[in-house]
Amino acid sequence: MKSIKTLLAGIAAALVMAASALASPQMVTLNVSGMTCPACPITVKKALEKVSGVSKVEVRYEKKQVLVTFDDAKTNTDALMKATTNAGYPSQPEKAAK
Ligand SMILES: [Cu+2]
Repeated sequence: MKSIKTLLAGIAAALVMAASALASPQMVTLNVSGMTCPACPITVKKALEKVSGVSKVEVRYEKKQVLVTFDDAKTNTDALMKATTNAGYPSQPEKAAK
């Protein structure tokens, strides 16, 4: 059945394209326990935004968390943790639920 083969090949190609599109922007949640007043997130946000490759920083002050979107070709979680630590706010990646 040629038509089914063509359809499957099309689906496979679409999946490969979707996977490669997802490969670049990564998102990590960092726990920043030192954010104890509403001014802290500003410092943390600025420190993260300075890191090359970071495209979005969303602070959840009430949860003491920062959601960072970054390009994994340019930076990584370790570099993000270092950036907050250098600004005075040590952070750890949120543990993935297992
Ligand atoms: Cu503060």
